[in-house]
Amino acid sequence: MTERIEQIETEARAAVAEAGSGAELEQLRVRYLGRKAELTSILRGISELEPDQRGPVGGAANRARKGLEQLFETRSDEIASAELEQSLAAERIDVTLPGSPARAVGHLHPITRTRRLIEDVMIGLGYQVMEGPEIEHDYYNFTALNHPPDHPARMLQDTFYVEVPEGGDSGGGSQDVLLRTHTSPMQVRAMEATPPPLFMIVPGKTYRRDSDATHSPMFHQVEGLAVGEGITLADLKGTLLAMLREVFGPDREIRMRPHFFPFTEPSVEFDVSCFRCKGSGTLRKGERCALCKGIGWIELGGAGMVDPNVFGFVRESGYEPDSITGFAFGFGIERIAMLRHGVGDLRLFFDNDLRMLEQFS
Ligand code: 2U9
Repeated sequence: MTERIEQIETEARAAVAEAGSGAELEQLRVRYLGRKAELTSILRGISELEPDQRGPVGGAANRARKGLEQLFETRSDEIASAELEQSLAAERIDVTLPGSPARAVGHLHPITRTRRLIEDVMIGLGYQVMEGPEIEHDYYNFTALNHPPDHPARMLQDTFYVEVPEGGDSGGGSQDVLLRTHTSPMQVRAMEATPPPLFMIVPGKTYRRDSDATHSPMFHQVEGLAVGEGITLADLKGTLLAMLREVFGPDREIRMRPHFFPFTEPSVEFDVSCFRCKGSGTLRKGERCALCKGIGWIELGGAGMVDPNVFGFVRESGYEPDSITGFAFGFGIERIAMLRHGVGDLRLFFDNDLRMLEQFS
């Protein structure tokens, strides 16, 4: 009988060593230590053995049972940790990966998108896009743009001046450094650096002391400049028409009204035909068009032929006022974006309220 007990234990140890899963091990535990197992019935039958057999057989069977119980426990721990390792490896995830489906990271600000739309159209017409400093000298912002010393735009009420620290080189008097009030200074800088012909636009931030639903102390402009020989007001009109048709639709028309700017002569303001009522001023059922206020035209910006006095400031770079002509135009990017998207208050673009900005994704 003790031999059989040894046999059972050897067989069980071999089987346990082979077991590859918790389920397999459990089956073996039932087979070797369960209620119907051979070792269990040997133990149960000890009292029926010859008295001299009971001690050795009982001792051997109990040792075998205890040994196997311990073995099952150890093997069970081994298998459990191997299984854990396996599932950790199989279910490994990289928490730094984007979600699935990937969430859009965001989108460009509506002002940036409008600006890029205008840039794309003007690049298509052969213009270069240039940027310039937002902190400027009075000379580039006003003087070289034909503003007389007493021009109202130079007043403190209209322009933000920058205090230059003691010992700093402002290049001029105490009111020499300012936040540019238009992007025009960059056109002067570009003419200084490049002889004609020159076809350029300057988009960017500008600053004026103004704040209401249609004005913000910081706003964005795009200005254009085309200079060469034989450039006329008709070229200006054709260029603005080509651009505005891309921005507001292929059926748009343009009109110009006389105006005054110090840097252009003659000067105009230009309007685009209303894209809501198609220029009629009325909607279906005779209702007045609210976008153009029944006029059929929407004011957009200013333009004109560059004043020869302005060329006089850059004559040495090849801009001879007697032989060179050019046109210039300017408009606000916010105004274009407000019209295209039906936004009534310009300040909404800069409040950074996502409920507003997410509508432009
Ligand atoms: C140079 C010569 C001429 C740029 C121009 C305007 C007319 C103009 C305003 C429209 C609305 C700015 O955003 S706004 O307030 N701009 O009306 N700008 S002509 O003329 C120049 C620029 C540079 C050397």
